[in-house]
Amino acid sequence: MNSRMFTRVGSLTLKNPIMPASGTFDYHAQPWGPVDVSRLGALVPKSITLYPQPGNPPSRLAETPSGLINSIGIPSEGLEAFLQKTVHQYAHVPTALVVSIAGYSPEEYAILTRACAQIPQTTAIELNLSCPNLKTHVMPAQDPSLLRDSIQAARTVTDKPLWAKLSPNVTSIADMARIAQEAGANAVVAINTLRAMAINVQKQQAILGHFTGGLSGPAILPIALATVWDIAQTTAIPIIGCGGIQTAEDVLMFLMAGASAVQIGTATFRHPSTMMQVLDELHDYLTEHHITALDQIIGIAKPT
Ligand code: RRO
Repeated sequence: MNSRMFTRVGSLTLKNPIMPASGTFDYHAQPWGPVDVSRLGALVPKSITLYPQPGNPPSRLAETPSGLINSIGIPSEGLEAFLQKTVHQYAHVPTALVVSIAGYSPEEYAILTRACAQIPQTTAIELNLSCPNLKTHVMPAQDPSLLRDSIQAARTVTDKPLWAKLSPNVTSIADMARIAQEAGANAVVAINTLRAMAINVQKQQAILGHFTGGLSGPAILPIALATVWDIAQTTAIPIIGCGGIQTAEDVLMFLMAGASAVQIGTATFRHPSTMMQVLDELHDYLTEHHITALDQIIGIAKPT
């Protein structure tokens, strides 16, 4: 355990700032593959919904030159099956467990939050308010009153930390972060994917079965970074940065813009060991620069 890697997200202390983005990394109780979960700052599984749903029709992925468009649509076994079966695999999860939930109404956020907060291993709950791939007209993260109502509904049923995952597809994400904070969120996750589309011109068809999806990967890093910066300039809410991170240098940019932790997603699909490599590189950077605590660099970026 290395204390210079500790980070605080509100009242929560994580052993380091590196965790997977929801939906990009699955956990197996048996050690498997190139990721040692005990080294992660937290684990964030795929969002679950209240009722079972199949997800979106294929194709669900479209590659672009510098990013990936997904339209998965949250295939979910539903809350009941999650509590009956799946949750047991997290019984001995060796790091902080952040359960991600997605509701279709404030009431659903309340039901999901109440149930998931009662799971003893749950350290925090990520409210996914910004999935771009559902058949709803508007996502909570795009509608100030729905955002407020959804977070308040969750807030009334638990004292555990609530992280609100925001969308970049808004006029002012800083305004949305302020609303999230006022509604009782303990942190915001910035950002979910950007609405996007790809077309196969030979087939003269949209590639994705759902037509549009969400863009992630290196293409969105500068956009995500600017959202973190905007939020950090205007609110005091802790920020978990997310968007296109591939290296420790990318992580450092997010920390310096004001994030307390980060999530890594698309890069894991290309190189499954990315999170491990980033941890090693981040540690080396901190040592080389005689940084003994992340607080010394969080939010440090100033105009030159
Ligand atoms: O499942 C998805 O299609 C999905 C989700 Br829940 C999300 O939050 N963000 C995204 O890009 N895809």
